[in-house]
Amino acid sequence: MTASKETTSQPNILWICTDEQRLDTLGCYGNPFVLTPHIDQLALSGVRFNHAYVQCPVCTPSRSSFLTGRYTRTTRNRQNGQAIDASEILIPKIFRDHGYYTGLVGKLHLSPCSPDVSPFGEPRTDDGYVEFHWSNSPNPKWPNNEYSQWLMRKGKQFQTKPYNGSKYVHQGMSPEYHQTRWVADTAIRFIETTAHFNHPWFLSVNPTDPHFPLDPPIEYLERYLDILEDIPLPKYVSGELENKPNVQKADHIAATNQPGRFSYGDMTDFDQQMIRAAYWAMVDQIDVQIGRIIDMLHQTGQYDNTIIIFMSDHGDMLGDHGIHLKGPYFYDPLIRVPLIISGPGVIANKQRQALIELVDLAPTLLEASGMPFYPGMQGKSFLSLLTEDNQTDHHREDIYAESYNASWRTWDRKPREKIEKYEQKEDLISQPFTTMLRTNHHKLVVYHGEEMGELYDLQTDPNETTNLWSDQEYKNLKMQLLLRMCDRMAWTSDPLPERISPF
Ligand SMILES: [Ca+2]
Repeated sequence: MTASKETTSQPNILWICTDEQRLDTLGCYGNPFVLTPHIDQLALSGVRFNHAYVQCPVCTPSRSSFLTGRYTRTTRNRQNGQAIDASEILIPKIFRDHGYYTGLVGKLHLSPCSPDVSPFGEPRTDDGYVEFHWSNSPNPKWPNNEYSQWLMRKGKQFQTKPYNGSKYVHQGMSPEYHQTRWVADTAIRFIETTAHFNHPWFLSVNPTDPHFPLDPPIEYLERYLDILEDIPLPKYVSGELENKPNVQKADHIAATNQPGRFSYGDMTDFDQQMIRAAYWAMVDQIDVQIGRIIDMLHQTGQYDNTIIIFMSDHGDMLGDHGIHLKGPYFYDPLIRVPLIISGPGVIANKQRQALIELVDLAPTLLEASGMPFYPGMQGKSFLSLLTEDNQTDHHREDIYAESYNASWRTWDRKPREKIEKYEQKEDLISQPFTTMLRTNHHKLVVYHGEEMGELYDLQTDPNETTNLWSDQEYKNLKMQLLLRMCDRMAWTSDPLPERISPF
């Protein structure tokens, strides 16, 4: 196929954002088990960031933040289940308003998606997406779930069944009918079509995988069954939670306030290894489908003029620290995500150690596409790290993140007192407001209003096992980090509305 894009000088943007994918799930980031050749190839063709961090380890706050270039508190989308305010300007809207043809495939999740309050899918603001191929998850309850519609046209119904021998892993739809396949097919159609028009384009490709529930096709899971015993167990040191905030002890007993759910002490090594196997199998499948999408860029002659971003909206605990799901906490497996960028003018095969906040991505894309800076954005562009080989590998002094009552546990319709395990441990059920500051050397997490917090020395304790919060020797350091955090809290106040005169 030949394209007719001679008149286009602005780059296309292909922004792939998976859901809940940890950094250590890709070959290029050192995972020796997974099969991710296409994403690894993106890293060889572009810049791979080893220290990119989310602003909140939960879908809606994180996505609202990186799609606006604003911190979660500024967007006011601090929790899942909140609707993004219509005044928030999303980056696809800026692109559309500057002549880009825009599209979304898969998940957005900036507003409530639960079918009981959003029976016709996620309510939209003027988000800027011209094409909107929405499928928050495979849940068939929304009539406008395009994945469900696609299945229906093929005479199929979404179904999974527990995988033999594991309570935590399901056998998902076959590769031909999986949501990841639908995401890729839809993205491929978009790319194929847009090749015939002269507008530059911006496409968000947001598969739901590898988010829980773990339901890869059996074909992708099977590869791991023979090597199951080689899969490493979670990084958990028995007793490490004794000196950590109570909410983590509660999640160790039962994740997200739901008795029996991922009760760590009841799980076997087999369970833990099956969970990782299924999670990686979902990533392997994503990689195959990304390969198909990139093929279409090549086939249509658009590859050389397309900036490709691969990232995720947050990670997952996967049993590290004796906890499953995502807290939300600020352990690195939750907040440090893969970020790979390739495209015209981007250096090939480069690794960066610079601290990057995902809030920095939106202004970077604006600058890369020659568009004016939007004054509501709080991130700062790191374009020079992408385009200038000799640029000093530094961007920020520290990473700032927030989780203000963002936990699933605070959305518990059941009366708390009915949950027997927590009856005697009332203090375990906190609704944490937590703020994090991470430097290259230390991480501080404040649990506002509580005596216990977290402090880690990441150089001597990269796995964040030993909490130094109450250690007298670290008192001065803790005070210094607290002051830096206060600075960041002040500096992350909303820059809008703009001040346009002295009085
Ligand atoms: Ca998510």
